[in-house]
Amino acid sequence: MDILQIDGSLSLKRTVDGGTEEQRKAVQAIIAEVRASGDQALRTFTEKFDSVVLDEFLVTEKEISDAYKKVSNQLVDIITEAAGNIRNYHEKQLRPSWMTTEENGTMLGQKVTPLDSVGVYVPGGTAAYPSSVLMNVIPAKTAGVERIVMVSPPGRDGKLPAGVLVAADIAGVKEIYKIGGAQGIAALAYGTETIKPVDKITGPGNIYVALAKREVFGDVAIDMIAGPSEIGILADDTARANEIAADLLSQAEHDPRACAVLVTTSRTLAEDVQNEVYKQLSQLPRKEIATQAIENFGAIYVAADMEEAVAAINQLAPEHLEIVTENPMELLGKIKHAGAIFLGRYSSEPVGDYFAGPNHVLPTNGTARFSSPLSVEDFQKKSSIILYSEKAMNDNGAKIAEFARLEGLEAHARAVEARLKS
Ligand code: HSO
Ligand code: ZN
Repeated sequence: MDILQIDGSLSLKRTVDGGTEEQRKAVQAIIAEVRASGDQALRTFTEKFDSVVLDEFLVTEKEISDAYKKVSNQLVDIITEAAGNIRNYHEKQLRPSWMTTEENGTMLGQKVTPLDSVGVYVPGGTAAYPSSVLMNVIPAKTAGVERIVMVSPPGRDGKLPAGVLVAADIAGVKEIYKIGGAQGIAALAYGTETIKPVDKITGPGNIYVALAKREVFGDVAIDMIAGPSEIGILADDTARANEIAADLLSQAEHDPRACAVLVTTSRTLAEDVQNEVYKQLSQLPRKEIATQAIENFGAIYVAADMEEAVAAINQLAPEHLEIVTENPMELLGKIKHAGAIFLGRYSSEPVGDYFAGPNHVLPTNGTARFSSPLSVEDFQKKSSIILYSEKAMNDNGAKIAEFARLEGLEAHARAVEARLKS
């Protein structure tokens, strides 16, 4: 992790994983097979990729109650409390339908309707995060989505991780299938004998899942294609090096391609953080992953002043931004691009990953320039409402007809004129 002086702009390294031609072809073949042979294809692919033969994909109530036995009461309470915080935060995002009435009787508005059904993908292995289950399911519930389906690849024992099942139950998911990979996405998008199709698919996954989501997009909606986690920290000489280093490593441990960047006005802090990062790195259970991230995608930038530092952060547009300066609130107004902004020493990034309430599904790879955290709105859609009164038609019909004739659309003009008093 080098210390670099900013001169003008940052030389950023981040990965966009578009997959190879071979991977795309493999994913297309899996989707085609699921569309053609349904459950039978799911069984074949589950045996091939997850090394387990399943008769039933649906998770039973017994499996849920067994999962509770494997998770301590204390953890169940913590997950429940986190779920409550996430629910409270997302309830504040709810916007009602609205309607305006004008003097001539015209009524215009917007009707907000939840999606009928949503599928949440939960990755397997060490990336099977119960916190991500909460972050995807709770906004959908809050939006009013009636049918929420979860899919996730089974382990070799044919089971899903206990923490994932408990989080799903706490969030209120009733329909969980043990299917992963591109075949899981295909089943959600097109349905099989056992799984009814959904309208939108959300949730992270490996490259095959990401490619499958791209592939089915258009037939169903998708949330976003999330890249590896990122943290940007903006700090001055009041920050403590051990805390800054710990926060950088919190995201570095996610993925060998995770991105951890400090931008600071203090060269002393830069040097101390660099030392701390390596000291702490050697003590981490996931040090192999975190080391790759730090070596390949980690950087410490020293800025001449706060203005240059803020410009660098806006250029970075990080998924997570921590502002650890004397007066973070003062800088908030100057930040344009970041998925989530954490203010002050006590707002360490994992506070947001697990507990505070805002969503941890955030734009990565600089896409915070134009997109937003996952929210209730992602699980709703809007219809426009138009009510024209007789007076409004008489006042405006001729103008509308004339506009239609500009476009050479005579039937449009006549439809309006059919209502006009001659
Ligand atoms: N920081 C990750 C989310 C996560 N962290 C899940 C822990 N568990 C991406 O924002
Ligand atoms: Zn995290």
